[in-house]
Amino acid sequence: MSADPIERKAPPQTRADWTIDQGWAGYTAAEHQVWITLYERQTKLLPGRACDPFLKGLDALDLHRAGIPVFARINEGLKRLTGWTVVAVPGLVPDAVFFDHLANRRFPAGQFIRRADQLDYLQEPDVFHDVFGHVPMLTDPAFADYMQAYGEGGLRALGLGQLHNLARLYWYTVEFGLLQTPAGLRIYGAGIVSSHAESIFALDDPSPNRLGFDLARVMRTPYRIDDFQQVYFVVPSLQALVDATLSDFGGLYAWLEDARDLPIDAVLPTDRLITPGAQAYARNGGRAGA
Ligand code: HBI
Ligand code: FE
Repeated sequence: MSADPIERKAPPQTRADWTIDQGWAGYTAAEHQVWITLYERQTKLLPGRACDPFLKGLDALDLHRAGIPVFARINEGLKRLTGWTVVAVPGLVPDAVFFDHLANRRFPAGQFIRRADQLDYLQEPDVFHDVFGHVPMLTDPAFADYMQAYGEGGLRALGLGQLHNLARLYWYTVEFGLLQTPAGLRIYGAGIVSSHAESIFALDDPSPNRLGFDLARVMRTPYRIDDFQQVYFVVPSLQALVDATLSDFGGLYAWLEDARDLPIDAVLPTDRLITPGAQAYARNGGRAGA
């Protein structure tokens, strides 16, 4: 995520918890069409790539093809399934606000949608990244528990000045995580599943390393905010994410104080190496070099 937006002034009509009304009636036909274009493109691509809990969640919430969904309608189903609701926010919110929402099973989703000329990339999470990318996974009980535990851990990490470590855990799981399944690797990370190009790159490209998930290893690994990841971490199950949050992070944070960051493309002898990466994409300058 870009620098903590806390210094940003809350836009008008934003409440103390940074939520706003979705104002669904205010979306233009062009904005609905952007959603439809993105939705159709991803739903053609994702079977066989996205994990079953994601695909089941997409169906369960009936994120209809007819345009930007009504959050209140999503919440009728979502709340019944796992107690989560989606709340509208103007964009990135301060870390403490973000974590407090997650700790209370509220997912803050950008109310705006990208322009038609930004289909493939935008820095700030819009309604397609948040609602199509993140919300379907919140219908899975284990992942729903993990996201709440992450929020609670985030509030603690803020108090300990350890946000940078925890942000890496979010990045390499919630945003860019892969799941091991009997049918092969599948996507659960929102940053991948909402991106056409990265939904292909993350599974098929020989460039990135794909390593077995390990909490301390992830917390020592920097990430890319401007391009495809150079490493993806693979969990054996979504329950493994919940189990990882049960350990005492305090001791881990202390250990991390002395442990140096690892190079983003490192492979350690202790890593569970699923696919070694040639890093050709990154070495050729990545998106800029494409
Ligand atoms: N705000 N709306 C929104 N969405 C995010 O994903 C988000 C945020 N604020 C902070 C943040 N993410 C990250 O800094 C934390 O995940 C660490
Ligand atoms: Fe996100």
